[in-house]
Amino acid sequence: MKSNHLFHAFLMVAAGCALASCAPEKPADTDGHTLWLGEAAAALPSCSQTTLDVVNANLGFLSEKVSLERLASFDESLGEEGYRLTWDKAGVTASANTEQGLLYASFDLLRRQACCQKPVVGETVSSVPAFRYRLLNHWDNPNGTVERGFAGKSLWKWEEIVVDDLAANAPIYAEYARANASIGINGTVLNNVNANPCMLTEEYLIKVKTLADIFRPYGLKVYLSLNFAAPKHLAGLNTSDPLDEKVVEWWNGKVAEIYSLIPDFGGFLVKANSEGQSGPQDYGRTHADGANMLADALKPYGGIVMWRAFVYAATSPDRARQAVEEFKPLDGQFRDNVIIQIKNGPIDFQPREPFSPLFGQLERTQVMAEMQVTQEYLGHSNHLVYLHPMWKECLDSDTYQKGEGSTVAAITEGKVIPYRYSAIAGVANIGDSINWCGHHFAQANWYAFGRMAWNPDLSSEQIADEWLKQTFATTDKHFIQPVKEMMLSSRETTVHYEMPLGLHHVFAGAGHYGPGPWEGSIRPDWSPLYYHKAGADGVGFDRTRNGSAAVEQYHEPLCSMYNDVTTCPEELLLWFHHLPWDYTMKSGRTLWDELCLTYQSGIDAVRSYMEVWNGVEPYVDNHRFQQVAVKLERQAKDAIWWRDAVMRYFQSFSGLDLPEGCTPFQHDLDYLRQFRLRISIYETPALDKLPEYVLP
Ligand code: BDP
Repeated sequence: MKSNHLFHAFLMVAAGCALASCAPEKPADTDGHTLWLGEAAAALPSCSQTTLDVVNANLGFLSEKVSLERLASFDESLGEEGYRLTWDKAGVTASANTEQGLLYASFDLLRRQACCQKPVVGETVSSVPAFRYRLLNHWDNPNGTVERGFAGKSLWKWEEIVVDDLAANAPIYAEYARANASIGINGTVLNNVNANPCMLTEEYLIKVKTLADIFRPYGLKVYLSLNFAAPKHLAGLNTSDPLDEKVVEWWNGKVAEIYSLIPDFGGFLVKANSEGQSGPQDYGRTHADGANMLADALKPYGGIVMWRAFVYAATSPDRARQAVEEFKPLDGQFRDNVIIQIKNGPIDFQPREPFSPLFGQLERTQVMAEMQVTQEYLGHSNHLVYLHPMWKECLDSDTYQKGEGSTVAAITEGKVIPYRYSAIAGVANIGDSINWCGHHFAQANWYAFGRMAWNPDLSSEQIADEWLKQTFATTDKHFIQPVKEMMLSSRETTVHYEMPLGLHHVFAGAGHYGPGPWEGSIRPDWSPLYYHKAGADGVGFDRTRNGSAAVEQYHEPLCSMYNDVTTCPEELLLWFHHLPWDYTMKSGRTLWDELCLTYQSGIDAVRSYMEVWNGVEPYVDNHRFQQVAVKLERQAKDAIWWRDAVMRYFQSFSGLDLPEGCTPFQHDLDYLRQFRLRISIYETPALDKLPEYVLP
């Protein structure tokens, strides 16, 4: 069975490596479950295995001869997880300090083989991860729902996990760990940041231990989100005050219990005093008091606390300012095993935000970035959007914290202020869907997040290129080139048809799918009206020195650049400025016309993706071809829907018509306002429940 697989894999690679000039043979149907690992995904050894077993299983899929070398004396330049590959006439030698380093080396070799990268005899390549902690954050609930999850239910079947019997647990958990290892992810937070306290009960902890045991050979550690009020919920204490002795004692005991089960447990992720979650402020304490109490409990075991900066109060005139306002005064007060986890932008995972100014504002506190892999605001798993360019835009942003070059990447890697720990997190897009992510192309975002966490310098193009070659088992440029171009432009396209020129949060509430620019909310800062501020006088949020002054949270030269309407990048214009409808843009057009035409360019681009996809049909198996085609059509319709809703609504203030070059509105405002998607935060809408549109 295994040798059969091997032979097949070899043939596929050999076939893929030959540049096809004539029409390819139609690939056999696949459900996409093997991800980018293709046939090599079959290399799942039995459950009670070691890291070296995993490595050896990988080597079985390589056509070149590989020698493994575990270095006798520790090579500082490679660290705990890095590796070196050296090619000579006899084959390749993989060297590392640890088995985990060899594990990553073996996946590197698999990737090179699938991408047909020809080794050069005499060449040496070293690879070391940029971030020490490279984590997925699952927003999974114990009842199987996944907050903002669009790929079915939770992968964790808590009620089915057989305690301690690794073999009895479905191979899916090993497959999951293996996929993560293949892209360098070394940690996973299993449960939702809106944490159910039950996750810390013995009943769940022994199941968490079972998962940790399955994941261990793949170098994947488990972490948990906690509910700050757990002492009250679970121990019946009358307080969860972090300075209360009994509370401290309870957490110390809980942490000891966890480590007795899981000696390499990673630590806690905490959402406190945010969106109704309990936290230290409930007791008049600070974020530092809360984080340090947990950090002290974890310290003897080497665990860390990732304390989220996603905090905001309903009463603030500008939500974008709040993280800095709350955390800057606490700078220097956190223990050295606390890392402040900051979302890429100051609001909430919008298709485009400026980077969060908090990255550049803490000088004596470790910070890490939280990216969203799941497409909460980017069309869920119905839309094809390759997110790496969005994350890279954030990581490459210069904060000017210590002068030029203080990029978000450099800061979080610990290159600007030397930190003890460096970390990055991605909110997972994984569920129990057969293809894991709901959309075949959403797999690319899981892949890209891991590759970026290992090496933030990799280009979007390189990552897309290698993902495509592995996932579709071809290197044929007639497929790779057009599909890669589609992927690379897809994020900007989404910005254009959802929220161009700095608009943000114009979505319908709850589901965050589809437009709702007219919607109010129980909280002003959950309503689109709060963000776009459209009226007869124009549109946009004034965050200049004359407005909310959020620009002042950015170091110079950014502060002045954003503040001045003539130097503010147009892609962020309405994020920082409120402007009249007839404001003259750099193109010479009015703001109104520019908005309409930018929306239109998004509509046109998705329409062209349908053509691109049709053009590569011969290279893609029928199953995946059809599934992607159906979703692309919906995406093209959604693009018109978004434009119709936002611009129709804005039209009620501007009184202006669509300029030449725009396809006409298909629905009027009444129809659009009446259309309501009644989906919860755990769902994605079915394609046939969305408004009717005719494609131009
Ligand atoms: C928002 C989501 C919400 C999350 C929250 C968070 O809408 O479901 O709980 O962020 O990050 O993006 O805590």
